[in-house]
Amino acid sequence: MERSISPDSILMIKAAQSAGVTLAWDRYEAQLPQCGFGETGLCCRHCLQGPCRIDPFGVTGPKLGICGANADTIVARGLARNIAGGTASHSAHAKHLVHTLLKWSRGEAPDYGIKDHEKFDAVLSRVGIARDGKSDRELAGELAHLALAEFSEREEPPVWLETTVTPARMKKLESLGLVPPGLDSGVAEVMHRTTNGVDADAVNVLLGAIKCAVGDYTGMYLGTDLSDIIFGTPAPVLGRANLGCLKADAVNIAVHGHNPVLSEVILAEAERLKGEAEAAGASGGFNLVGICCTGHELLMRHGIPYATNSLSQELALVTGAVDAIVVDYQCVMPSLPEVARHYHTAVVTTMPIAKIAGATHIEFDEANAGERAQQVLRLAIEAYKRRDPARVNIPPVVNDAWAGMSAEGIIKVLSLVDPADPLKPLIDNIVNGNILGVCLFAGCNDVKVTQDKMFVTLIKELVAQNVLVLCTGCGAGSFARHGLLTPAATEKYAGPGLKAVLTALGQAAGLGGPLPLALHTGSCVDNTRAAAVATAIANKLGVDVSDLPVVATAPEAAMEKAVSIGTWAVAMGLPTHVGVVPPVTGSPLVVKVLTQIAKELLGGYFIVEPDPVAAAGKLVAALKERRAGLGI
Ligand code: BF8
Ligand code: SF4
Repeated sequence: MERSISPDSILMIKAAQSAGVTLAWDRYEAQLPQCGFGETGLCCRHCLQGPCRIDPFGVTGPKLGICGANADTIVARGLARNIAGGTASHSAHAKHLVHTLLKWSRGEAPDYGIKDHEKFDAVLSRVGIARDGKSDRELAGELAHLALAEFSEREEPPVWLETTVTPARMKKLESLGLVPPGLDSGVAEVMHRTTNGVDADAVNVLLGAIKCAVGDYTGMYLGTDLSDIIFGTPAPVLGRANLGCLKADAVNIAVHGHNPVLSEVILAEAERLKGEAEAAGASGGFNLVGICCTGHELLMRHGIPYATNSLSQELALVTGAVDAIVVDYQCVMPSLPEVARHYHTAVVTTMPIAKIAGATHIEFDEANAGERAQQVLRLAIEAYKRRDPARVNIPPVVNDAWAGMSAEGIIKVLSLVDPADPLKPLIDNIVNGNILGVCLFAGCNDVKVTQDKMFVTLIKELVAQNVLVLCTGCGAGSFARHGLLTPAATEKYAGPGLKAVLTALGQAAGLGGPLPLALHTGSCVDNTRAAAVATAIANKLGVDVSDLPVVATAPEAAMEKAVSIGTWAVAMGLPTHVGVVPPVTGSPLVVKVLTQIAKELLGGYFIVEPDPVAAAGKLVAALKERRAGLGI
């Protein structure tokens, strides 16, 4: 199988082969054939009596685990634990931001503050905190305490859920018992009910998992709110992408992971210590580039270049030009120190819960953020001095990438056309058919499929049929690295109706051309920004999100976080496509719940389709079905 269609990835994969560097693709091949029991979800290790395996063909092998769990139970429990893993990750990210805000409110986090007062006020009023003459620090403390309460258990529904979904959706979730009492307790409940001897009704397990995923939505919404308050709400910004953004004449630092709590301070300190990098011989000073969702956080708020996605993170080091790679958590390959061993690169871990053997650990917390960031930068300068210029091999691939289309950013652009009623131009164009519907592209790159091929093929199919595209995470990264977040891509690929709308909006925004082909809505945690736009449209029309021609896709999904996001997208009422078959095929019942019964209960459902052209057909059919339901 072709490994990637991304030109810079292709060049660096070749370079890695000549340098004897082992990559994720090599390790994947060494795993083949992957275990059929695991692939179908029919392996259980939830107690020490296992592993238990069910015969997928139901012919001669066991039909039950030792405890008596059947295929449906085992598959449902495995998927539920994936969702709990994803929810725990997003929730921990959000909780980290809550603690940062809380510490700032107490004067214990000097490098942070309230950057976006407008968003601060909007969130306070949404969650019901009155200003009452209180100072920003007092209000921040109050907001942080309200947010912390979301994680354990409340007697009332989570505030960030109830205040952000349509009234109809809230009622539906309540009537189905899908409102988690708290975000952490949702995760804990899944761990409990999926352990040996608890929930053995597959449908009930899946409902528990969906409830947990609703908590995932809630935590992500909260995380995005707090990121915007502390670091600023993104506004449209022109950045660049690909490994060609690394510079031969600068100290290159790749910031990788997810939470802006770390990367924002490194960016600020890099400006301050620029002279030290120059004194070491790097005439370009520091050059920060981003990988994974940290990359999006920096791209959308500061226009910092987006180097590459999760699957190709090792390739950044193969350029021989990265002096330090600094990571926090999530989607960080434990292989980085081994790849770095072939070069001069320093691998720096920063979080107490995310160390990697062979990396340098510089522990970071909000009280000493600036000082620790300086330590990291000086370590990068030392590594730069060891860099071998003869081994620098930066692929000459750079693309422009427009980013920063937060919900607020989208509304601002729309209000240039109709200040009194910003959503009207969008709704009018959906009604008149210029826009067939909206598709949110999310999710990862997955080593099981050719990197970016599904993303690029699927978007071209959809935009040609006038589907408006929003994107986040590695989906946005994929489009950025292929030049699809540009007005030129709109000119080239958009269908006539979509092109007319994007051109009118782009001209109103003063771009002198259309908006980019896909609107970069943020990192993965920011998928709720798209949900916010959909909820605003539904509320304006007095319908639910499940009535709107809006769909989602994770064509190259890999991580547990993508599973939990996909599941809450379904819970919110969206037809949701996945291009990589998840480990559920061992249970026809589980497959039926996810792809059919969910539709009856929630309006949203999963579409599993590995072929991008066929997937486009199914997503377009789902949009048309929704349009017909609305009578448009
Ligand atoms: O949270 S899309 S590989 S980087 S999980 Fe990870 Fe998947 Fe990328 Fe960000 Ni999201
Ligand atoms: Fe086997 Fe049941 Fe234990 Fe799972 S929980 S490993 S099926 S005995």
